[in-house]
Amino acid sequence: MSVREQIFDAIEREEQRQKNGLEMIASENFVSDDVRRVCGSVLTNKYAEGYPGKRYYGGCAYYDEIENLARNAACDIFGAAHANVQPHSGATANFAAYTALLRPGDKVVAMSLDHGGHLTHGSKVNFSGRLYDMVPYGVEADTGRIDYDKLEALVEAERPKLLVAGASAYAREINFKRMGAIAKQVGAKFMVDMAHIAGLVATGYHQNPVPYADVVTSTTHKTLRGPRGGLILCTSELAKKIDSRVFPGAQGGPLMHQVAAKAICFAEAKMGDFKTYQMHVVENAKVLAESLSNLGYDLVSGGTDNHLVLVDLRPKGVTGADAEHALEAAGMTTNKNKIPFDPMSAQVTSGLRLGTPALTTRGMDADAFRQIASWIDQAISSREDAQALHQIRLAVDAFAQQFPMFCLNGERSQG
Ligand code: DSN
Repeated sequence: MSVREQIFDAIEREEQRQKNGLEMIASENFVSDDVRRVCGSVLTNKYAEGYPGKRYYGGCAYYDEIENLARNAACDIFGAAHANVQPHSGATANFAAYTALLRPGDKVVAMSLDHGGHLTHGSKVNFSGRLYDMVPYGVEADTGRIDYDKLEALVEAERPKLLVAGASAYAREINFKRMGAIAKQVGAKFMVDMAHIAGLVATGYHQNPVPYADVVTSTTHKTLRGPRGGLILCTSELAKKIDSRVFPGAQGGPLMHQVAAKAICFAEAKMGDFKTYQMHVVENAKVLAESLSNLGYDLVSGGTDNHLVLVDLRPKGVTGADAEHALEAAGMTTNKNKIPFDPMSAQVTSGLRLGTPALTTRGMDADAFRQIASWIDQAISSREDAQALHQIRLAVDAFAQQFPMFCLNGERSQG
């Protein structure tokens, strides 16, 4: 086969994998047909370096229109004064935000990756840990939750330039109001990375950080269910600085097909059924958490307020890596994840992170998640029995095929 044929063949097999399996990676979702169409549109053909009305290339009239629509829609959803829709990713958005708020060597207090934070919140292998003096905070061993009094004491002792909120494996609501006040007490700026929960924030199922933060960063492809990409919201005072740190500070030409797809996703987020969808995301996560608890699984923090569940597998005597492999063999895609105070490495881990956004997009309800919890338990229990895993896989495939993958303006298409 030619390279072209091999690529299209791989895409076809990936489409079958997505349709036949159960996607439970908490940061993934299925976009609408409109979002996919715009991502693959002619907008990919052009450079548009700069911003609306101030481009470095000719022929950008339609791009100005598109970017303004995307910026205005983002501000409208989250109640922000200014939006930059150009970041290629959440990591780039965070890079641009840090460079707008900090100088190299400045002190930052942010959540440790090991306790549910993100690589860009100070990991030593990431630019954030290399460029800044990062002081981590975490969750309490007994509750699995942030202790805001302890965080306040840490911030008072450290007096950072910036306090960062946000996480990629924290199942509880974050108190942005309290954290904003803690930052203010020491004259620090407050930044929130709401990538995981942006869809919940857009629909009122999580406290909105915008009124309390100087800068809010996000991705658009997780609970927000848009194209892969980043977003920055900020106060009008910081608008110019943030824009200049995105371009030319961190990036060259924007990916305007992705920017246009972000506008589509923001418009979809304003529709009534998006709110219903987010309500089901949260309800389904609670059902999944409760069902796993009933099956004897320990959950970090004991449950969930949002779209994800973090399972502590130690009482079951299985590692995150082994559980992930067993589940994949049984047709369920998840990721091993460190739990707070994890004695195992990031390649092995003692935890498993599960999310409901993608399967809820496919229309799966509480009964479906009860069934899925049972399959998860069966697969983990029979992890060394290839035949048993194959039998679960057949049941999973038949079940998954009943649920179309894509959602078009609230109506389900066959994908
Ligand atoms: N890598 C993403 C996640 O899975 O949470 C965060 O960027």
